[in-house]
Amino acid sequence: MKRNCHLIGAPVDSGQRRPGCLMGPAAYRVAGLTRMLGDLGHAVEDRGDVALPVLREVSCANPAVHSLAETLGWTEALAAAGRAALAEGGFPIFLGGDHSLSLGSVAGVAAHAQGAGRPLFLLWLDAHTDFHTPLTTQSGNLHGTPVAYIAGREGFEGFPDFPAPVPAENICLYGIRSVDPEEHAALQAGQIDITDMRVLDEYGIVAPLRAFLERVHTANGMLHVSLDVDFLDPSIAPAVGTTVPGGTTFREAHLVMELLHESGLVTSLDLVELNPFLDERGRTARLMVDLVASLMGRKVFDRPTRSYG
Ligand code: EXY
Ligand code: MN
Ligand code: MN
Ligand code: MN
Repeated sequence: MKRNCHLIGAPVDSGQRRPGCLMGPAAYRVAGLTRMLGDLGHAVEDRGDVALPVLREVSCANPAVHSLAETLGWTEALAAAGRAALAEGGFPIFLGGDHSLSLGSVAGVAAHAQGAGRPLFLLWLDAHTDFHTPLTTQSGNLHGTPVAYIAGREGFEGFPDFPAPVPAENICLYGIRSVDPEEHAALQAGQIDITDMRVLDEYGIVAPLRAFLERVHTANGMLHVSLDVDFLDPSIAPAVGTTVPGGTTFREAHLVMELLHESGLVTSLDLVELNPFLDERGRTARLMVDLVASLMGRKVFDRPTRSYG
């Protein structure tokens, strides 16, 4: 299926404290994202980088939270950009930017899904669960909060109400290996599908993903995929501020992307947490572009895989 890819630059750096993610959109462009998509036969419209609007004064009851006004500004601007891309029939690819950009990208996608009368599903490829609220975060880094916002947790005063919060059974957190106690308690009490590394070690990378995709297919859902660089093992993807050992390998990550492509279900994508300042001669940026290539249809041979089992 050929797509009309809308590249939406999201130079967001406000969701954490290590500057550099704002260079992410430029790094993806330098690493050849546009050309790769074109070579695969997709149409590409590079919409440039979203601009941060004039900021409002806001405050948070948790003194640890920083850069709230800026993150709020990005949330509103990116939600509008994502919604507009889908309304035009585009396939939005958000070029991050830290993971707080997903407060906005997924809000825009959810607003579109609601208008289209289709359920939204979320696949969160990440070492972390990002399930804090602004009131529970100890670090004060709002990149650790988007899943809570998307799921409709309370504590996001000052943020726009999330349009049609995504039900727990439509969310799959995949690759998880770092969870804070407050997140753990909240997730333990809920129904979100947590495919942590323990599950992937035992069942492999394929079966849990296929089970989730089957649910999306059955519901005729839209599927937003949020790919955090730290989903990958730091040995292959060093350019991220929150490395956690024991991540997915090069082949596992590609297989996830290949399965997503074959499903035909993905309707929007975030690329987040790339910090080019921490990269080694662009290797992480190039790997991310390569993974997007697999997600968008690059394969060794274009013919049906024979059945082995
Ligand atoms: N749970 C930690 C915190 O809240 O500070 C780490 C969050 C990292 C979030 C990165 C983007 O996935
Ligand atoms: Mn278009
Ligand atoms: Mn994340
Ligand atoms: Mn992460």
